[in-house]
Amino acid sequence: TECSPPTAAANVSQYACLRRTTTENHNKIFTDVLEELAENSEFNESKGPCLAFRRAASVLKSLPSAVHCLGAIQGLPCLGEHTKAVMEEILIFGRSFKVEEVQSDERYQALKLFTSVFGVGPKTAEKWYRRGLRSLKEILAEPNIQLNRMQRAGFLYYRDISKAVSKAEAKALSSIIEETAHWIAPDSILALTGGFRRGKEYGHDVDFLLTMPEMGKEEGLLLRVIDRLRDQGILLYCEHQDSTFDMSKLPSHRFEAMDHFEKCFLILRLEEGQVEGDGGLQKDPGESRGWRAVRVDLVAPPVDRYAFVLLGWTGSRQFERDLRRFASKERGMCLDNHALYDKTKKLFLPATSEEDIFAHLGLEYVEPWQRNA
Ligand code: DCP
Ligand code: MG
Repeated sequence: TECSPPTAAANVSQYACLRRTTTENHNKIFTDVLEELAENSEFNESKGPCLAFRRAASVLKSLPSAVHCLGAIQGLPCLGEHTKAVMEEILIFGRSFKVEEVQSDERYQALKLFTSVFGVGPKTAEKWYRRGLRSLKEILAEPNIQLNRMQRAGFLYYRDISKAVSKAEAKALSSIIEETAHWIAPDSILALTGGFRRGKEYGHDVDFLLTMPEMGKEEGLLLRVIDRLRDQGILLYCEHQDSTFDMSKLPSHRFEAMDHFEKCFLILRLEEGQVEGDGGLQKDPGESRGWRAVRVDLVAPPVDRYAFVLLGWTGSRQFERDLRRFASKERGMCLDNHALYDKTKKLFLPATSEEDIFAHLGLEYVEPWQRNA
């Protein structure tokens, strides 16, 4: 059949921050496969191929319509030979043999299963695999394995926290935490961030920022919120990290490095009656208890860093990576969750809103719901 390249192809940028990507993905049949290949590369510590597959998936997510032939992707950035070969297989056979090979690989299956447990990263998963372990049951039955506190919580609430969190559940948690924070400090500010701020219907956790309108007043607030959640009987697990934020340090080049603000990783108990709408609580059919466990992240930056943290925690990961890459490669600037630094002028660029940061970078503002790269 006739196939002409989309006229828009020439205008698609290699940077996700110069594209607009909503939650509506017209090329899911390709991006699901490419992301699975990226994950496999990550398990094999092939950083280059991993990034290449993720970038390719991200470009395809930004397209306004489905790709029906290879001609349609001519001129698009970030689509390498491997990606094109995978796409060709899917276009011709309706499936990818390459990804099926990966999916049937014993090591891939085990690492994917192990890393699905809260608190288990690729290193631990690899260690368990090398010991010959293949299932979660085998790990729990192995007497020589010492699980840390986070991993024990991960196994304890595995069924609940591997189930997606709905928007209605995120809203319910938002009300609960907001009420708790306001009970302690009436002028505290709570903001929903992460995937739900980008308009996603489901997420793996719920991410919030918590701060105070006056500098320094945020100190101690997070710990008091945690105590109050515990008193209410809804705190199932809490890992609290103190702030290691140092104003004088330059922004970090390493994307994967965690930011330095005070934060906590929680598992909260959400009651059925607290969730509005027909969906109600996301749980197994036949599950009789009227509550579920949900993963929640709370970050508590000082208010003068608020815009940077909001931008950093809204994501997507690919959008964040490209914002930083753009800042560095195209502007000679350094951006992270704490600050924006102009390396030529040797100057920190202050910001009170996300719009300020885009403006400093000479970028058109991209709305949160357009950052699903
Ligand atoms: N983030 C960060 N540093 C970290 C962890 C996350 O800067 N150590 C940022 C990038 C993410 C955002 O926070 O896009 C939220 O992280 P999540 O892993 O919760 O990702 P999402 O909310 O986008 O997706 P999900 O629906 O899986 O929760
Ligand atoms: Mg999230």
